[in-house]
Amino acid sequence: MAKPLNIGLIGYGFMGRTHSNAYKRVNDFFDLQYRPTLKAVCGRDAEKVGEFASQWQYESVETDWKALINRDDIDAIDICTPNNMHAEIAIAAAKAGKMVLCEKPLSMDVEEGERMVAAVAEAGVANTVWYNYRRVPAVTLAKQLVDEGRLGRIFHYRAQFLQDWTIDAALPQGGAALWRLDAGAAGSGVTGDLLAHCIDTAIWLNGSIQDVTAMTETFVKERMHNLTGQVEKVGIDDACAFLCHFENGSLGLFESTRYARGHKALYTFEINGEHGSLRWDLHDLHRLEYFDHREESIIRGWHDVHVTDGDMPYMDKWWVPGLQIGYEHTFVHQVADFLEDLAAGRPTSPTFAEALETQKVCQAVLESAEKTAWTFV
Ligand code: SOE
Repeated sequence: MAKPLNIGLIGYGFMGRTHSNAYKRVNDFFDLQYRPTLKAVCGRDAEKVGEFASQWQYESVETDWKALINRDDIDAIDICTPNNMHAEIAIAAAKAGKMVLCEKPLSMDVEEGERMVAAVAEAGVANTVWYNYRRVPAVTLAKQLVDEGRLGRIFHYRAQFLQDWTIDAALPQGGAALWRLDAGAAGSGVTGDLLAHCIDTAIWLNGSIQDVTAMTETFVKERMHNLTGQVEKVGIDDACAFLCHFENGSLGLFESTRYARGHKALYTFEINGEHGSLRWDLHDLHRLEYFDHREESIIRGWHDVHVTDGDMPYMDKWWVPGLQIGYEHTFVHQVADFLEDLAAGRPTSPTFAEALETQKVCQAVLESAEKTAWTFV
């Protein structure tokens, strides 16, 4: 009989739904020693948070996050708020002895992130950051192939995250669904929102990044602000591209934008090594492309690996070979790993400390773009 782990969720937007779904599904598919219980959800709007609670079957509602973290019946706080609330909530939750699961990016900047890392270390509480794409089975398989040395020495790492949802200059900034456009709430634009995913995966697959040179652009300079009703300067980066050196000597090339018409969430990466290459694409997330130069020349070519077999990462928990899974399962996998690690007394990657490394790269990227100079991480 699995032991209950009482969850207190703060924030109930898009990420609140992905996480709630994961908590509800995880024990149906994974054999675990803990079972998340949807104990309470917290949001400032009592009516809206009440509707969310009844839709997702949370047992109770809070409108003040401080009341939630002080409740004795909550074991873990899950932070799904805009980024400018992450640090204050995470630090208070750790001090109250709660485990903390925080939506990406870790923080607004490195200074905040360092305080968050110190708080969870001092409290000795379990912590993790939801960089969910690591747990797409095809991406986890890429990690396995790289770690097995199949690509040999790595020369190039290339990643893109392309969207097109902010091209309309009439789109306002700020408020519920549009806080990602408001620098005060988000910290940055595509760098913290989209490139952070690419950087997290890159560090995981290819090791640390040493230095960067970047450029950013804000195509729409002013937008109506939903909270003030005024037209205000836009402080976020709409697009960002950077080059970098990895510690292993390979070269990195990263690009992200919300102005690539036709692309909704095109996250792709490619790694080129001495013996082979790997390529992955979020729009076709259950496939991993693999090229091995050591194959006999007459059959050498790109393999399109359909990552659905039971011996591939996480896939023994789902259906039968050939039947694929999707986006929401990456969050289920993260909860499953968190609960397994908790039972084993292990940290769950990325921990706050690991996610701080991504934060440092994001900060170096933004600084480099500002100074138009190579910047050390
Ligand atoms: C932005 O549109 C966004 O929702 C990000 O915030 C998520 O982290 C990303 O996975 C999809 O795009």
